[in-house]
Amino acid sequence: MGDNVDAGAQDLRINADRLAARLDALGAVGAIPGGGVCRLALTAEDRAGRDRVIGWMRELGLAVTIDAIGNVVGVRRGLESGPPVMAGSHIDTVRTGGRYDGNFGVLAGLEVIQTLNDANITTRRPLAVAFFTNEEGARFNPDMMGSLVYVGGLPLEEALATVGIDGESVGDCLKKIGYNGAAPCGNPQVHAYVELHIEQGPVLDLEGFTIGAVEGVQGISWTEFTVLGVSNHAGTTPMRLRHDAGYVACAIAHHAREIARSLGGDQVATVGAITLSPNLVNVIANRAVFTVDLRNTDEAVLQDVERRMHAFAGEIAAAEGVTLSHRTLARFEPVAFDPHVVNLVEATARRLGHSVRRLPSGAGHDAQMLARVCPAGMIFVPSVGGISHNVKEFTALPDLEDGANVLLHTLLTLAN
Ligand code: HGY
Ligand code: MN
Ligand code: MN
Repeated sequence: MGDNVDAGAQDLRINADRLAARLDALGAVGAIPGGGVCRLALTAEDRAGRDRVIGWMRELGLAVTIDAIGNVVGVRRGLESGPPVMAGSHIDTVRTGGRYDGNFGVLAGLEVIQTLNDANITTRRPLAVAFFTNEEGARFNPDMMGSLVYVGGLPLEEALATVGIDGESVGDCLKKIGYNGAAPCGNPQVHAYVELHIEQGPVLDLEGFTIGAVEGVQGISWTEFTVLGVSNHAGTTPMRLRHDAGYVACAIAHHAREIARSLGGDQVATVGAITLSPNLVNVIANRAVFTVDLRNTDEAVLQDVERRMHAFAGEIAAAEGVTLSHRTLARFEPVAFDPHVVNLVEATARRLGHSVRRLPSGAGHDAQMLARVCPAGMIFVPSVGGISHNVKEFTALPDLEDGANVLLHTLLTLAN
């Protein structure tokens, strides 16, 4: 099984062309115009992507397990047995996804494995590469669903019963694509977890850094509001007699944005999904369903913003004479990554000669769930223009290569 890692591994480097070839091959699955990808969780496209990645895992000699929520883990034996050092991310995408979000971290993990295979090097601890089900949360809430079940943060049955935006349940869709695996979930044995991911924001690109040593993930609050009013004629109904669900939805959306604008700092607010009924130009909407995504690195501020939003929503609904209800789609407090892992990422980047800075993650990631059960951290590479969740998402190959080499050597240190 090869020599221990100390033998000249310091000069090991991944094969960037091989990594780029896998990114292209996986990016072709569910490809959409403009160079992006649509592989919503548990769709036929997601299954095709899963099948392709598992094929590569098996070609590389990994022992592959699929658990009851569809998480996939490939393990490479070490000189010793015991919990593996894991690299991972996700391969499901949003509907207008780029080809790097999630996919890059999984394929870089496979490239690390192939680099070690080629060098005939075996680490002391086992290594693992994983992808988790439904990280995006765009079809089924919450996001990071698979990794949350994996670490025991969400009961499996509750996750399986979740109904998506198109009316199908997670359990049914898992069965339909054949990924309702046999392996149990909820009590994983992982020595440490490192996730390589594109930043998806503008910081590294604007400031000219190659590597981000991610300190943690900000808090996430997803709420779905339902407003019920009275549909009526747009022309004949005096303003004072209206119970306009569309107006109330837009007023709450505007208020959430105003709170974020006035607070500044890390506070962000997004209304990404809104449906009006009957959705006709000359009918006052009697129903509005919309989502509000609030995030902040500071939990106390995030809670205060939630309070202010709900207070305003209640007032405007009462004034307009409509009924308002809401449900929480996702709620995660900020997570700080293990300082030793953050330090190791930073030191490894420096040792390899790359510019590096520390920063929080604006996006949610599986690493924030793995952090509940083992030391976890993340490595960022720049997103050109800070664009993501958009087909124009792009990271130059040299940056992808540098990130994958930092992943390689971070994993080697943790595994030995
Ligand atoms: O929403 C997020 O932050 C992640 O892309 N699921
Ligand atoms: Mn992602
Ligand atoms: Mn994403």
